[in-house]
Amino acid sequence: MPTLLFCSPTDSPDKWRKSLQARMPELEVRVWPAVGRHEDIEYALVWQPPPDVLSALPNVKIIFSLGAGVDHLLATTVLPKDVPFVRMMDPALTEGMGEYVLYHVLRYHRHMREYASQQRERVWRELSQVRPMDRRVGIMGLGAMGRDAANKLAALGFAVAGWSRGPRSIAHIETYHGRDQFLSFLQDMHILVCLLPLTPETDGILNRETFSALPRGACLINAGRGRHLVEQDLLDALDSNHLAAATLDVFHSEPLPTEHPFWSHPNVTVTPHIASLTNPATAAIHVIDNIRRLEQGESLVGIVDLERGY
Ligand code: NDP
Ligand code: OXD
Repeated sequence: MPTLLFCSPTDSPDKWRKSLQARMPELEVRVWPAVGRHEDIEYALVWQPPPDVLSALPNVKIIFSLGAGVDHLLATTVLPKDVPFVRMMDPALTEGMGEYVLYHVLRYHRHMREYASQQRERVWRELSQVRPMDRRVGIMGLGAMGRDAANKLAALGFAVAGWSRGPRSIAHIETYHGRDQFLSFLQDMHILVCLLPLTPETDGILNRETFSALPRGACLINAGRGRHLVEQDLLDALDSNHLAAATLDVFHSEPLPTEHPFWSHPNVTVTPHIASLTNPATAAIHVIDNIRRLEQGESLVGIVDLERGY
């Protein structure tokens, strides 16, 4: 009987067991720390596992990340090089991120933040209405999440540019790649959205230099990882009115500590790492599909390149 070990401090093992077994009834699902005989485990499905969980599984054939991001594992664990490490790829996860980005871009674009503040003061005042074609939105990261968000924004008529590691060509999106083109990408950007994976190259990329390259009044949306952002640099950019506002979904320390200045900053919107949540009902399809692919000797979908870090 194929056996999978589930290990996550935040996800529901019961929901996952139900969704996995709905697609593969013969799959036995064990929940860490009740591993049983370690030799039995062929698959591991994990989010932020303790560092020694995976190295204790001698027969594991695929390690699955419960999230699209894999920094939670790469930062703490040495993964066996010969075992494929597969990240979460689920159209529903991508869809959720697209909604989050659209919502916050539209909110900034149509001045909804300012209107909410005017309502609190009972102020009746029109603000200028800019056409989407005159609003430049820049997406950092053109992977599953970034490409989808970029396409959705372009479909609404926004002037969208994207930045990736290697060259990408996407209809209706102006594309830039690599460090050499980063500053040109940032120039004239009204709304900057970070959907990068966290790697040594992208750690701290949302910093003073990046903010200075943006025009005065630009807004930031970070749904990548907390460590992309140098927090004090953002506070300085907001407090000097160089940046107008920021929406942050991810943080260095999660949950965001109650005393953190972001909670009460008038120009910061905080959401609790919910830009897009992995839903077992749809995400289980990706896991079971990959198990079947392995059984049938086919190539897996979503393998992480350990050298690249995403
Ligand atoms: P992908 O791996 O599909 O895409 C990553 C993109 O980032 C690629 O376009 C890649 O470039 C680009 N990139 C990587 N490194 C660099 C670099 N050094 N310079 C420029 N571009 C770079 O990832 P996803 O789109 O699926 O997910 C992205 C991230 O979103 C996840 O890693 C996770 O951190 C975050 N996330 C957050 C969620 C939330 O709820 N807040 C939910 C889901 C994901 P190239 O195309 O050239 O490879
Ligand atoms: C993910 C996340 O990486 O939820 O999927 O952050």
